[in-house]
Amino acid sequence: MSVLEQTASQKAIELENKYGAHNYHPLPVVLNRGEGVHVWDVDGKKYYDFLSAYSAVNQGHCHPKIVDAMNEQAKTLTLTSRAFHNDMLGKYEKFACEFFNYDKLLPMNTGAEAVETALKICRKWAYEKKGIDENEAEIIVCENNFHGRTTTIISFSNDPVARKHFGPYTKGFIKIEYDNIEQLQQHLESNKNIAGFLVEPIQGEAGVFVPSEGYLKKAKALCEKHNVLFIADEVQTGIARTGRLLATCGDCSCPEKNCSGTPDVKADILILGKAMSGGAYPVSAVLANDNVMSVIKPGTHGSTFGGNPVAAAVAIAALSVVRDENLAENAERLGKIFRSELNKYIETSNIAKSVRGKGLLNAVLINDSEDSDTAWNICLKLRDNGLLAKPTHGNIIRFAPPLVMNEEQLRDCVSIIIKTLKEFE
Ligand code: IF1
Repeated sequence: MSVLEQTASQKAIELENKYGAHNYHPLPVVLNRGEGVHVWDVDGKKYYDFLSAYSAVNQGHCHPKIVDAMNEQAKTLTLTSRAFHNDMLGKYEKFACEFFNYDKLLPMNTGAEAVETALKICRKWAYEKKGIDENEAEIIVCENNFHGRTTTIISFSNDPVARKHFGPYTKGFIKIEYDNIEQLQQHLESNKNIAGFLVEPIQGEAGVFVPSEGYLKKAKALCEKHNVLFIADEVQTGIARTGRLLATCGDCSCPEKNCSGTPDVKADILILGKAMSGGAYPVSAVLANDNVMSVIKPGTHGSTFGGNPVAAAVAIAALSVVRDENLAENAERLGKIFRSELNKYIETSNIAKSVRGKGLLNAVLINDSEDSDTAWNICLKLRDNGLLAKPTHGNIIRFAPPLVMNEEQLRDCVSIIIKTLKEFE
C-alpha cells in the first residue's frame, strides 16, 4: 500500500516499527488525545481508558490542575540538578512526607529507579544499623513479582522473557511464594542475614492477586520481630488505586474522612511512582523514617532529574487532586459495583471464570488456556466497542480505569465489557 493510501494509524505504527526498538506489542490503536477517563485515536474515535497507563493516570488524562502546575513551573525553572537548592524541592518533600506520614523522602523519576533506591537503602541499613556482615545481606522477594526492568530487578524475577540473556544476575535475593506467611517466617527464623522483605501489596502484573486477609499485617509483624525492613512497592497499588490511599494503608495522613478499613501496615520503606504525577511527568519517590533514611549521606545516591522543580510542582498538584476529589473513596465504591456486576454475569458465563481485585484495580480470568489468544481477541473487540484494556498474562485481562470515573460511566463500561464477553460465549 503506498504511503498516500496509508491511514494515519498505519503510518504511525509503521514509523514505530521502522525506527523504534520492538520492546512492546501494543494493541493496534493509535491515540492522540486524552481527557479524564477518555482517550481518542487519530481517526477521532473515543474510548474509555481501562488501563490508565498501568495505574499512572489515576487522576484522569490531562487533569487541568496537574497540567497547569506543570506548565507554570515549566515556564519558570525546570531543572537545577541537586548541585544547587531550589524553591520547589523542599516544599514537595514536606508536602509528601506529611501526606504519607514519613520523616524523609528521596526523590527519583521512574518506579524501577525507586525500587533500586529502596534496595540500596535497605542494604546500607543492614550493614550500618543492623550489623550484617558486608556483602552478606539478603532481601526476600516473592515469586511472580514485578518491580521493574533493571538488571538487578530482573535478577530476582522469575519471568523468563524478562530475564533471558540479561545475565550475569545480581545476587542477594531469596524468592518465596507470595501470600505464604509460613515461608516468610521460616526464612526470617533461620537466616540472620535477612535485611528486608520487598512485596507488592497486590501483585498487579502477575494477574491482580490480592493476598489473604491479614497477610501484609502478619508479614510486617514478622519483619519487626526479626529486625527486617518491610518494603512496600506501591508503584501500581498506591495513590488511591485500591480504594485506600495506599494498599498497605499505613497510618499515613490519609485524606479519607472515614477510611474504609483499619490501617494494615506502615512500611519501613514505601516506594511510590506512576500516579505520583497523574501520568503527566516521571515522578517516583522512596519514603522512610529517619532511623532508616539516615544511612543516605551526600554522594551515596542521586539522580540528575530526581525531584526537579517540575516534578515537585506536578507531584504536589497530583496528590492534592487525590485528596480533594476523594479518589480513594470513589475507587472503593466503584470497584465494589464493578466486581458485583461482573460476578452476576460470571454466574452464567462460560467465557469469564472470575473477577478479582480491590478498588479500581481488577482483573477478569478468561476461561481459556494461558497460551490462548482469547484474552487478546477480547481486548481487540473491546477496542472496537470503545473500551481499551490489555491482558496481563495469557488469559487474564486487567481492568483499571482512571479513579475520576463516575458511576454512570462505570456502569456504561460494565455493559460494554459484558456485551463484548458475550460475543465470545
Ligand atoms: C513495563 C507491568 C504493570 C510496577 C511495580 C515497579 C514498576 C512497575 C509494582 C516499575 C511498572 C509497568 C511497567 C511497564 C508495564 C507496567 C506493568 F506490566 F510491567 F508489570 F503495571 F503491571 N513496581 N509497571 O507495576 O515502574 O520503572 O515502569 O516506572 O515495563 O512493561 P517503572
